[in-house]
Amino acid sequence: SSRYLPRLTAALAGVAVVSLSLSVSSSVQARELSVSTVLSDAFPWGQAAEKWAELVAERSDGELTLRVYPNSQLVNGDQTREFSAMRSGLIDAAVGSTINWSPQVPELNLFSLPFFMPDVEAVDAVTGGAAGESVFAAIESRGVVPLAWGENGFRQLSNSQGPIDAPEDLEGLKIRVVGSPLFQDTFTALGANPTQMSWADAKPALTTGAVDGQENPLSVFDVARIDQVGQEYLTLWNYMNDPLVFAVNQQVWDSLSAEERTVLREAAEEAGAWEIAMTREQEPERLAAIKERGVTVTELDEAQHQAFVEATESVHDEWVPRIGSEIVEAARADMQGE
Ligand code: X2X
Repeated sequence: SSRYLPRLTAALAGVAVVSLSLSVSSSVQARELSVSTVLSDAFPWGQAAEKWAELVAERSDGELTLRVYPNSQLVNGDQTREFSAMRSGLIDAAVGSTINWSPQVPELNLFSLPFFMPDVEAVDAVTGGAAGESVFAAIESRGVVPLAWGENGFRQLSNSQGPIDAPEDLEGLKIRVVGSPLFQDTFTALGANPTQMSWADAKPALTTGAVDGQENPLSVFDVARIDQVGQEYLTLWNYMNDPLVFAVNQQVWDSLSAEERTVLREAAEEAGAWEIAMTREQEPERLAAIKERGVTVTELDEAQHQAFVEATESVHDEWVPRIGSEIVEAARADMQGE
């Protein structure tokens, strides 16, 4: 194929063009993989992918490079098609959210079970434990090789209407949710009126008032300046954490040398650990900046928290069987340090 043409041409042309053919063939041999992300490098998520690319280029001496395509552009903005596109080979790799891949990998809904993982220690116990391994196995069984974890963060609730500290406050509010069915159920259980749309459509919908609220981590709220489109009320309810997964298409993975695989995996692990630490470290400054800009921030006391837990119990009843009760039980055991 055309990939070998320059070398063939050079061979036919003989010694006179040896130096030219060397430079051409080395640039032809260098391999570039496409990496999809939903958020750009203005956000920790996009920075995670850039860090991965930087480390891979460095360690492979430029023989293997990753080109990051942010804003879900490789799937025309439809982030819930990212996993399928990676599985089919349309995209070589991605740093993607468990939420966006869950329509194809139901086990990933584990992380979206409302009020299941209370804090970062619980999240780390699950991603680093037996449940995390099962989740990675579930991804792998669907034609994609998972390499490492990252983190979008705990998702917090914002709206334009008023402070929310009880499920009743959500009554009738139109809330933008991602296109993953569990979210529809959670916000329906809370009495809200959820509307599924991509991130690309979310900000316009908030701007026009087509929706009253949304949920995203503090980093996304802060960087995207969600308060400037009328989202003046923010509830810190830590209802779920949104981990990211660094992953590569199976055929692409199989086509790499053992050294290249090691470089890709180790770089993903390092980029992921770096991004998780950074995201968590930045949260207090981000919250301060958000308050500074005039957002009313609501925190829940124990009784208020409990009311949300009870209001969303039906979501667990509905979704635990779809996720697989073994994985949910393994996650419970991981969190209890068993
Ligand atoms: O769409 C969202 O809310 C975002 C950017 O957080 C995800 O892709 C899950």
